[in-house]
Amino acid sequence: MADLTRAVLLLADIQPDFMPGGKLPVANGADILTGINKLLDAELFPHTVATQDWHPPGHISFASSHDGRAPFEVISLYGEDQVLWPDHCIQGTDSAALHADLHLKNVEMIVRKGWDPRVDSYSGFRHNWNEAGKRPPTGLGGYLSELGIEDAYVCGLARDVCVRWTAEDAATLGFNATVIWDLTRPVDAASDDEVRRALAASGVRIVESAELWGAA
Ligand code: VGL
Ligand code: ZN
Repeated sequence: MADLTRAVLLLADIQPDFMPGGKLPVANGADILTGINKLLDAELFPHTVATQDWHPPGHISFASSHDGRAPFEVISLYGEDQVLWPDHCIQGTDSAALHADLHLKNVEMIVRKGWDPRVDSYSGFRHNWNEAGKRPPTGLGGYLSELGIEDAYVCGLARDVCVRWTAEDAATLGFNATVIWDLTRPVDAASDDEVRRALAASGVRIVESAELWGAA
């Protein structure tokens, strides 16, 4: 059974824009809320941090910012592949808020990302590549390290984008990283096998939330 005394629960981008009816909807994205609220209510994790996708209008990741481009096309940006997304999670809009049904009482920190108009940000730990070919840190790694946290459990949206990048970066930074698979949903329904392989290759463990109960 897992020892969660030095663990953080990371809630990735649980925002209406990533759920049915939102601007970049993830199929069944709202289905994760009940299970995540159960974890939050039970206070299984001593620390909880949420990330929030938070883009200015005209963000470089939006297809609408590139002449002749459509959502989900891929371009080269700063020498890396960049998926072009529908406009989503615009700063200050209702659908960019953390979901109103999420039990946020014990969320101690919210990391906003994607606010640099020229750089996308999937991971809660490091932004995507910038014009200098670097992935600047958000500060989350230092925050967790300073608290003595060793284990990072990631849930939220989307499984194949922000959850994956956050978990992979957590592992790279030396945390024991785990994805709570049933409390995530993917943008691309066909991505699951590849995501499982990539996570395993990065040293990220995959569990089902049922395995966490009894760990407290
Ligand atoms: C995300 C695409 C663009 C995510 C954020 O939260 O997974 N995906 N921005
Ligand atoms: Zn985004």
